[in-house]
Amino acid sequence: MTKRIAIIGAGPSGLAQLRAFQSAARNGADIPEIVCFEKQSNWGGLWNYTWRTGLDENGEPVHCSMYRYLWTNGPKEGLEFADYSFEEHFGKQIASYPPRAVMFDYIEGRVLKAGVRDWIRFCTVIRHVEYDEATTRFTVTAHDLDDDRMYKEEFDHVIVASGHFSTPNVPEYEGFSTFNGRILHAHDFRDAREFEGKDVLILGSSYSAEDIGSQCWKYGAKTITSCYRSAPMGFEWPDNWDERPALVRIEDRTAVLADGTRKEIDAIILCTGYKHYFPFLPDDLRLKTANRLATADLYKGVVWVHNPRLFYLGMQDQWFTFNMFDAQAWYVRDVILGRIELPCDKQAMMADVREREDREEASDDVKYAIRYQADYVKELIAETDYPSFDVDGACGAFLEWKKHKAEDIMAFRNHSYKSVITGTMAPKHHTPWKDALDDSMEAYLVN
Ligand code: FAD
Ligand code: NA7
Repeated sequence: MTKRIAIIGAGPSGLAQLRAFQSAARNGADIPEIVCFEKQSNWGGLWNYTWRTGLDENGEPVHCSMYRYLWTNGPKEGLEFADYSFEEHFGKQIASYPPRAVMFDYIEGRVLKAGVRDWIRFCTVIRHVEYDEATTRFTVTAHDLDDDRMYKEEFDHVIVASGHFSTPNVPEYEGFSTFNGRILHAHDFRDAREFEGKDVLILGSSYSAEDIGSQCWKYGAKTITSCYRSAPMGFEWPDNWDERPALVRIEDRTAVLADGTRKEIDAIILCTGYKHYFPFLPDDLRLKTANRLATADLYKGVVWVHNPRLFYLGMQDQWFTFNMFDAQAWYVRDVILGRIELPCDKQAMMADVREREDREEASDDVKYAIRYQADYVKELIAETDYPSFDVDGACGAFLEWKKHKAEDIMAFRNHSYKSVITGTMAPKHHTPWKDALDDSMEAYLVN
């Protein structure tokens, strides 16, 4: 009987897996039957934008955490597919921080070319996965939302690629329930223009805090006050942006901060991160991990040590994204195809996990973390036929990006970098980021 593989999710990770198998088949390999289940009506994962928040048209939690004017938060030269360059897709080199719509077009271009859309069952949510020791197969319960029909199918392997930036971590602070402004989590943030002329309080000091605050600033918020629990972002902020220690409580419309600052505010945006959440997995198959580079219980960052027939993609905190998902997907494919042999005992796999954790914990320096993930990408690529590329060069783009952010947080997106795939330099974008209010694909690509 032909092996059957279930992939859960058709975001960048799930699509990388489809492309990995398609590429093996094109090179003459006999590949298993692949079924990818996607709860949304289209592919692209978080990059498949919707105006909706809360529940979607089917009553499912909205997956999208992206917002209307999002531009990539790191240079595209750090994430470019090694087998499908931006130049191949757009017919020319483009600037380094593309808006969301441009990125969606690029992600889609590769899988349209690969012709894998038929492997995906859209509008289909995975409700449950169960493993049977006797048959060594998984029973997957799917819900076809179009026909409102539940069914079960058996698979030899399951690959979880359902993302981990969709289920918000929502803390509560004293005074929230009586605050009569708006309180929302970053997951529900969509259009920065809503906060034009408003005094906005941002909680958190990571990517969402930085970028959502910057969006609000760009589209005319009156003031931004951002507050951190552990450490400040520490950039030189514009005059109307104040970065302060943690929120203590809200009194009517006043935020009271740990340093005694009191600030009248209109809205609170909780940029407080996300939870790894897999309601469709039983205890023995479910990943429980913090958002970190060395995920718990995953050999080589992808193989579930407690049952190596199950895989997870993209569960790490991410410096590298698309190219890392590719490296993982090619690796998982080759384990499934029998080209890579896994250690036969769990202890050896756990030792690999521990080694990765120890190495991550050896330093909290950002450059160290970027290089750590670069080394991981290199390690996986070396074991498969994924086109090798200059990972250190991509790392270099990230280090430059860090420097440009430190120089001017509202202008780092005006810089450009060299592609490590084609070797060409990206053009400088025609309009500084802060003035580019129209970020449609048409506007962006006029270079
Ligand atoms: P996702 O993109 O989350 O895709 C998971 C897919 O699984 C979704 O399509 C979802 O519908 C599906 N799914 C989930 N549960 C089920 C189920 N039970 N049944 C069926 N289908 C299911 N990365 C960058 O490289 N650059 C950026 O600028 C950038 N900006 C970001 C901004 C924000 C606000 C966020 C939240 C993330 C950003 N990222 C960025 C990181 C992002 O995680 C990756 O780019 C990428 O989307 C991860 O891909 P994924 O396939 O692992 O997960
Ligand atoms: P992150 O990177 O996980 O950061 C979460 C932030 O939220 C971080 O600064 C946390 O502070 C802070 N946090 C978490 N809980 C609280 C509470 N209870 N109170 C105050 N602050 C809190 O999530 P992001 O959304 O920024 O980024 C996720 C992805 O989205 C990222 O990959 C980007 O590409 C876009 P801490 O430092 O832990 O004290």
